[in-house]
Amino acid sequence: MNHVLILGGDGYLGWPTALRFSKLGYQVTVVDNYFRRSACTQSNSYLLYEVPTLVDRAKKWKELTGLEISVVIADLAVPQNMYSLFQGTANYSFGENYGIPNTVVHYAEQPSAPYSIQNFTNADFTLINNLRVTNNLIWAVKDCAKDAHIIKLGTMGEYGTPDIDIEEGWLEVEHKGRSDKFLFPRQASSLYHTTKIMDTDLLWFAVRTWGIKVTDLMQGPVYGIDTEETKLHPDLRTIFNYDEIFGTVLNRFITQAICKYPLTIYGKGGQTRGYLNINDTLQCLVAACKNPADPGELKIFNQIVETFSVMDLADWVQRVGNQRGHDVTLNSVENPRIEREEHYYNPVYQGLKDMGVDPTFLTEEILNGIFETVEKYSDSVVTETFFTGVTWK
Ligand code: USQ
Repeated sequence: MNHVLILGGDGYLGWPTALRFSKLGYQVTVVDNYFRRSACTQSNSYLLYEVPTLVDRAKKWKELTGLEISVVIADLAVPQNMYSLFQGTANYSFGENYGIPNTVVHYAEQPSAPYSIQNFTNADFTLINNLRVTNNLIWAVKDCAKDAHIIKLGTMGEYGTPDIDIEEGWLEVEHKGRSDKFLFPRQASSLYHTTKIMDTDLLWFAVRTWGIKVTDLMQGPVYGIDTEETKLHPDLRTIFNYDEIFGTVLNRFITQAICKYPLTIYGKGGQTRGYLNINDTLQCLVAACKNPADPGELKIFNQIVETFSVMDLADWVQRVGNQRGHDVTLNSVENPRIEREEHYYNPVYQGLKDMGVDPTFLTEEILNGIFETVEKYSDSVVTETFFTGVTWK
């Protein structure tokens, strides 16, 4: 059997990823320390709806499908906790010990740019947590499970917004008559995104030095709420943030539209990014798992399906929201971030399509589906968390 270990399995993407692999017949273990939930409590952000514990969700999944997802609650920044997953000594809260994993999906990082820049404590936590978890993973794999394939979630934000086309991970450079291939230049615009650059460097070093197998998925902002598996029961839904710290832009705009809160367009709204539907994240993860890197190889894919500016997204949400009777207005607020508001943006994103990923493009139907789910919980939205002014300046 193929065992997939998902680090950060309680998160927005971690839990739906676990369900997808489980449904496809893989043995799945999720590990999390509930960081996201406690950070939300600390920063007075609220999830759109209550989410049961990992154990309760795994039990519900088993009850509905007969499939078992094993659960370990542990802080992976503690080296012994990471090693225990590869040495058969981890403390399981639910399910059985499936042994050494064939694939490790690494989501176990602090994922928010605003959180990372909010104050020294959060900056320090982001840096230490993200690098330490990655370093612990590298050492545990090299020492105990050298055949395991690491799939690390990177981010398109590592590249920033350069004035040249963004290649898929690598760049051929000609210099004084000679040429070589390097990681594509990276220049992030938040501390969080900078830790992802550092992670990539750590993994690239480990690949070159110890011959481990790594795939880095450079993902853009994800939107959406339901997946095929989470739709089975409300208790299986993934966490959904709409607040300024943990909510991603399209999910925020939809929730704002429903609550008659003017959409918070930062600055000119020309900031362009590559986006993807949550269902496509799952497709990409499965494709990456089925096509592992070789020993000593770092594979890199740009994990996006289409590009939009912030203003494009606001227009989509306004159009669909108005059709649904929400009377949506737009508000250009002073940009709390330091980022280019008008810029060239032309990333390559072909590799995952070549591996069979069938892109889900944004359509009115897709947006209507997200609106429909979020509308059910609109009474619980705390609108004060839409914009509190966390700033880079
Ligand atoms: N933005 C607005 N209004 C808002 C929120 C955001 O105009 O109310 C703008 C931001 O200024 C930015 C763009 O929308 O230009 C995207 O912002 P975001 O908050 O959706 O995404 P970001 O901070 O870049 O981070 C998110 C995830 C992160 C992931 C990243 C992929 O939180 O974990 O790595 O998307 S990427 O952006 O490609 O680096």
